[in-house]
Amino acid sequence: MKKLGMAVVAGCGIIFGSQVWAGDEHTVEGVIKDIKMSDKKLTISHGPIKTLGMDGMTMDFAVSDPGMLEVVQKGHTVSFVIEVDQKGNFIITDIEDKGMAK
Ligand SMILES: [Cu+2]
Repeated sequence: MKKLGMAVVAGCGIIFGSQVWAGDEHTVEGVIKDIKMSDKKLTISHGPIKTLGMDGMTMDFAVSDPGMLEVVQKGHTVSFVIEVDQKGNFIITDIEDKGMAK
């Protein structure tokens, strides 16, 4: 019975590793390409996000607090946290400006 239990735990690990769940948080680095004040969105060029199964790309992200749009600058590297909402949308819940991109 103990062996069977281990197999079930391992199986769950594989399932969790390959799917995106609401409420999940993902920390990502990228470069700010545009700040869209009226849309409350940031255009960010990001590297691959393994936990989301996403390749590197440039895309728009909504922010949970419009104040985040004022603490970042175009051309700067940022470290940010993406949360997946109930509808599967990505929203930035935290962001840190790390200065001019190298
Ligand atoms: Cu993307």
